[in-house]
Order: sequence, then C-alpha cells, then structure tokens
Amino acid sequence: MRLAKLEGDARAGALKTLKGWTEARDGAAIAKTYKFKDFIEAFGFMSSAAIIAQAMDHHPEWFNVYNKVEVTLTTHDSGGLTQNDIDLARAMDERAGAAA
Ligand code: H2B
Repeated sequence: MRLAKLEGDARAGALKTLKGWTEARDGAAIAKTYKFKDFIEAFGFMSSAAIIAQAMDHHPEWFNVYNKVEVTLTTHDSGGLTQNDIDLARAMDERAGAAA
C-alpha cells in the first residue's frame, strides 16, 4: 500500500516519539546506528528485524560491520518518510533491547 508522506505537525509529532533517530537524505529518511556486544548479537537483531520487516512488507536499508548496524528507513514507493518508517523504527528499537 502506498502511504502518504508524513508532513508538517504529523511528521514532527511522529519523529518526537523516536529516540536516537536522526533525519537523513534531506528529510526523506531517518537513520540510526545500533551498537551491540558482538557480531552474533548484531546479527540476531538483524534476523529478528528482518522477520518483522517482511511481515510489514517494509524493508530497511542497512549496513553491518561486526557489532554495528547502520539503519536507514525511507519509503521508496512514496519518495519520503511515512508512518511505516516510524512503525518499523519503533519495532527495531524494541528488538534492539539495551542497544537502542
Ligand atoms: N520497503 C520500503 N522501505 N519502502 C517501500 O516503498 C517498500 C518496501 N515497498 N518494501 C514494498 C516493499 C513494495 O515494493 C512491495 C511491492 O510491496
């Protein structure tokens, strides 16, 4: 489903609910770097996040080196930030536990 881009007060309000995420790509995306104890914890997080992402049909852009996972969320179909990005960010934070 193609969602409307988040704009104005709705966008500001939604971003305020997130911790540690910053705006990226001129506001078209949000980004966060998670740091885990080691590779296996980082990969466990990615596995768990992948299952959620697939269920949501909303997929992260991410880059992993050892214990770090850099995540960028944007909605490609809408060309910007949507509620799906906010929801996935929150779900990833829940799965990251203390690393969030
Ligand atoms: N993930 C993200 N991040 N943005 C999208 O627009 C998107 C997606 N669209 N996952 C989905 C898949 C779409 O391509 C399929 C056809 O539903």
